[in-house]
Amino acid sequence: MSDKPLVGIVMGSKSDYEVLLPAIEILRELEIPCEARVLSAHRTPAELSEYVETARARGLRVLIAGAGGAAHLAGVMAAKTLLPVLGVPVVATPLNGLDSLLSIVQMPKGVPVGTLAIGKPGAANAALLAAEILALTDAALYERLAKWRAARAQEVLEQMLPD
Ligand code: RP5
Repeated sequence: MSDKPLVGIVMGSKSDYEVLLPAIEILRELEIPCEARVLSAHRTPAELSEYVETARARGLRVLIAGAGGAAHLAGVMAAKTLLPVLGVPVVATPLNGLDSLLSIVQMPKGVPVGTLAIGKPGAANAALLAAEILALTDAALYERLAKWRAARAQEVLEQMLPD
């Protein structure tokens, strides 16, 4: 298996890292090569453009964007590529992530961003959705994903309640 990254995770600040970590962990668990970068739509717009515009040619197939506040990162990335962009709203302001959620989910018609839940569950699901997209053309990954899902079901079935 090539270790060339298939999924690119971009976060607007290092302060987003903890929230995006579940995405990185799940991609690693599913043996999907990924890379993670800090790039900001408003603080490093040129570098962000360069990253997204070269993403497909470098072998990336899905992009995950995590940002807080007025989270335009995902939308700006989606504007620059036809790769699927999955947005993860991060809690970074007194609005508790609702600002980020609405910024990411309310893309005007024509430039889609697949928006996940606020915070770590959204980051985890972004990785799983990326895996599902990649599994469309990767039978071995499909099997790993199916096992991962079955293991989660087994965890629930083994949960015991106090007497
Ligand atoms: C956004 O602003 C980042 O994605 C982060 O969630 C938030 C705060 O960034 P820092 O001030 O911590 O760098 O651009």
